[in-house]
Amino acid sequence: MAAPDNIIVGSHVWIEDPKLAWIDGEVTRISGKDVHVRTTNGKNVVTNMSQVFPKDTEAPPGGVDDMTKLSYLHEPGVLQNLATRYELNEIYTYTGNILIAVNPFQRLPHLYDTHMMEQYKGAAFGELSPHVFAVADAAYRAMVNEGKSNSILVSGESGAGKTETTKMLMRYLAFLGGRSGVEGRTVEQQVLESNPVLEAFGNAKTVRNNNSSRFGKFVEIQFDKSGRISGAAIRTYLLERSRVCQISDPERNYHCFYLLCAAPAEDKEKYKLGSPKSFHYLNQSKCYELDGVDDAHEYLETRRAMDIVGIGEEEQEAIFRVVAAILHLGNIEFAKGAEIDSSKIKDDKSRFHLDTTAELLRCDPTNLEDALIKRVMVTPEEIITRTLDPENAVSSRDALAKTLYSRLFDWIVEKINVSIGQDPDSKSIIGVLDIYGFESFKCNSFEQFCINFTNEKLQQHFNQHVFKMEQEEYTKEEIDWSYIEFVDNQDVLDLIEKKPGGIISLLDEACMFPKSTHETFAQKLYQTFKNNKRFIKPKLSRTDFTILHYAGEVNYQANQFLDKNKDYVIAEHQAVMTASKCPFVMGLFTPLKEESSKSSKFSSIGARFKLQLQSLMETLSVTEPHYIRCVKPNNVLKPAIFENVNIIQQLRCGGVLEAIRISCAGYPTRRAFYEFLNRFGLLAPEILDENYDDKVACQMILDRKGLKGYQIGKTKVFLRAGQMAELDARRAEVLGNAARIIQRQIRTHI
Ligand code: AD9
Ligand code: MG
Repeated sequence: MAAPDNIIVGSHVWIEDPKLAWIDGEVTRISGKDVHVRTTNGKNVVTNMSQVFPKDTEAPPGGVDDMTKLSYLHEPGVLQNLATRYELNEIYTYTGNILIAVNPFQRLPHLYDTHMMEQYKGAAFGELSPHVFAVADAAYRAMVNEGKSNSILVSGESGAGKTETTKMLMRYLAFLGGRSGVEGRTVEQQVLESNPVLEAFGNAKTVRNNNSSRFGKFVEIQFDKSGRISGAAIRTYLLERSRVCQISDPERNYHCFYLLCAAPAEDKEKYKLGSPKSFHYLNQSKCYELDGVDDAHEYLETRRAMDIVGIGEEEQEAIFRVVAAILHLGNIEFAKGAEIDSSKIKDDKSRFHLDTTAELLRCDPTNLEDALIKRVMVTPEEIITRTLDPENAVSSRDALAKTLYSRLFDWIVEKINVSIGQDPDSKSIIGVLDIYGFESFKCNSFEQFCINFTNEKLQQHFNQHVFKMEQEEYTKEEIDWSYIEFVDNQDVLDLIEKKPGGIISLLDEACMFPKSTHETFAQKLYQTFKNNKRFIKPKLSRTDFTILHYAGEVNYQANQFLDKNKDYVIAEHQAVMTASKCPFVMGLFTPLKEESSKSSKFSSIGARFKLQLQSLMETLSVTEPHYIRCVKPNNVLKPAIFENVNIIQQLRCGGVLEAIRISCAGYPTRRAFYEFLNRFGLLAPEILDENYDDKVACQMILDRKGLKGYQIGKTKVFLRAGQMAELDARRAEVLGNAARIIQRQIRTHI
């Protein structure tokens, strides 16, 4: 986006501003490369010519609905356009076929009602205002017409609106592919009702979002030959386990715990529950309630949604029994035991919670107590029982809580999948991906590492799609195109996932080697990647490492990587749970057949996640992708606040600016010859009458209308940014004239 050289004294321009990102003003003087600008907030600034961008003073007051229609396409222009539209509650804007959605942080009911869905149904993409429905409609039409699978990839940072967008997409797809008039539990209804169930168990309030999804999700909606929804599969990724035992103010634990504490009295009594304030897993934070959310009502709603997705009454009872058991488990405290390094149940209160946990899980209280405070080691000579000190007993207790919860979550997902059912005959799917965006905090641990790895993968997919497809198309059409370089991130992916030798492989090796510590692991990384351009060892640290991600540098703290990567259930916990008299609890701990048959006992979260991602990418690679980039306009989660610097950063991370640059540098609009002639033939009807070859006819029309710089490929016309608009304007003129003539004729006939 180099500044053009047509800037003169009096020009309206944009210049960079540390607070506002960009500020507009007027050029007052130019001396050599120095440009003096009087900004609209009253400052006089001198800056280099290369940093000055022209401002479009003729831009439509309401902005443009597609960035590629901007006369001057640069960062300040893009930002200004989004801001103008946001002020008018126009939260959606296209960039070619990428949809940018700026979170309104207020309900806009008219935007999503049935009337709106009716309007978008079957409308050509770009004909109506930008909308999630338009993207879903395009995906659905492409699937029905070409029999090809499509996917919609929704991304953005926490609180940007991914989950809300995903729900809207699903609702619209259910509207298109549903069976109207069919009563009862339909597939599409089950698909929609899976959302509140998953949110109750997988979402929580965080500082960034009151309803933050703590897992990634890919919903694959299957369609039959006639375009009706015939099945669905939900895949989830990396539920945040640590939240079950550890929360910090003003965040909350998973919603389900609070819902259950607000259940009708008989349910609360059954589970021996009281106020959330009485539970250690909840009272580490002072936040118990959410603005505008009635937990008692949500509890009933969740149960209703569970009914619809096919989780039976008994199963629901068992699920909430486990949820309650986790709360009681967290209240078991330990005191020092009689022997060195041993512990005992602290007092009667803790004993009550131990007994209640055992009762709810239908297991033996003594065995549960032993499993929490003792470890059995089998050596070739003997069996040794080791006791745990109180601190380790607490870790043991928390490990059990986390395992119980994550197994429970997986069970729910699996149950929903079985209940909705898969359509084995379905040839085409529409996949909707709602997965965490790029994260860079003060402290970044293994979770951020996995999340950013995901984003590197998706970014590569995005790059490949937007950029490579673009170039391939040009090559295929044999048109002249000086290739624009784009930053490929294969090198970061190699650094992370290469086998052997990547960070995940080295982490697994460290986890298998008993003597490793986070220090030895970090040293190994420093040694292996000392010449890697994407890897930095921070000067003053012995265990941190920095990765240069596509979206920026992230500094990771290695100290918990080993623990967080290990994926095992403590054998003593496994034994107590599989001995449970409740088949549901037992089932949570019974390994799946394929898992138990695996030869290697070692399994790591990182390696498993890598496989899951690989499989996701394989699925995506055979679909036609559509992208929605969600943007969070402010960090206070309030309407009408548009923070420039923050937003620019998100557009950069999402590759939106890069996509605009590439697309506009080339030929953003392309039309097959016949399509072009259908639309614009009326601009020169005499050419059509001559029966020229389509290609020649297109060229003649374009020349006659005085267009420059376009290209003619083998099957398509390639137009520069803005040329389509120009032709459309001429077309509208001709049509307008024709209409007037007809009206006149009608009038004379009457
Ligand atoms: V996270 O990565 O799961 O923490 P998301 O999913 O990106 O995040 P979410 O969809 O949960 O964000 O949106 C956050 C909040 O913004 C919602 O709870 C709504 O209050 C608000 N929101 C988002 N999109 C819309 C919308 N289209 N209309 C109205 C919205 N409100
Ligand atoms: Mg979400």
